[in-house]
Amino acid sequence: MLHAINKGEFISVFQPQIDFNSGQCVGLEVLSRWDHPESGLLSPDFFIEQIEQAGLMTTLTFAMIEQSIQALKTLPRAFDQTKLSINLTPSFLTNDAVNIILANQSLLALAHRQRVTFEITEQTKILSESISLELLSRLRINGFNLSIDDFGTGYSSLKQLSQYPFNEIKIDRSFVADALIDIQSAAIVDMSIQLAKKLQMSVVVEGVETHEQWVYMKRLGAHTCQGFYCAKPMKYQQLDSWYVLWQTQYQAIQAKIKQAL
Ligand code: G
Ligand code: MN
Repeated sequence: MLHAINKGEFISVFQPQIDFNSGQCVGLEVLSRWDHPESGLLSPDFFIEQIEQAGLMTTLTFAMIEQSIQALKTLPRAFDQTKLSINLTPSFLTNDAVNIILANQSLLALAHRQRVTFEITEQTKILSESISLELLSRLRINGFNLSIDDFGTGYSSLKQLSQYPFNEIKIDRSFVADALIDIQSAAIVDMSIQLAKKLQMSVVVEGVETHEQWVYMKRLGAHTCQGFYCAKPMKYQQLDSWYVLWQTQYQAIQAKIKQAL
């Protein structure tokens, strides 16, 4: 595994996050892929456990961070304000890792311009351990945005939502997928959006795949859309041409919504 990391076989791909109201690309989630010599591009589902077991999560995460900062420098002007969203697993979030992040000048420069969000999954119990509150606070004080990934599927309680320094939630795609067909999921999405907004957090909805889901999530008041309907994860070299196509698609979406009124 280490050999594969050192050979540069792990690459970052980027999935755009779109502001529902302006159509602007406000964020890029960094997702890792293993460009395997025989099997081709592999998703984290196929290798994250191996990485964890080999004790290489920190090495891989820092390699991804470095790659994405470099990629950001080469992006065209349309992405000048775009944030990077970087996934951190709870096992990564140690005192040492936070110290290394805070010593990384290019990362810190981006965070002071509020251009880095760390997404932390709530699927494990990490949020109930007081040590991580301290680590999260250090990141937040230094300007990093903090997001609860896969919101609704894990352990976060209302108390943690208000006490922890998160400023974004990402509603899990399982609820988004079901919201139009099942009133329980719709209620959960609606309630999560309202709650987050009352707590002055921004709301990303994951996994929007259809026009109907776009319209529905926008109407419920979500701020940001991430899903195949707008864009699949892609190499940074493809972002420029995606953006040209997306602008046309966004105009068409607006026109379709107007027509339906
Ligand atoms: O939970 P997290 O934010 O890490 O999820 C990102 C993952 O979700 C990526 O692997 C990405 O490929 C996948 N993904 C993103 N948008 C969609 C979508 O619209 N539908 C589905 N099924 N998966 C998606
Ligand atoms: Mn994520």
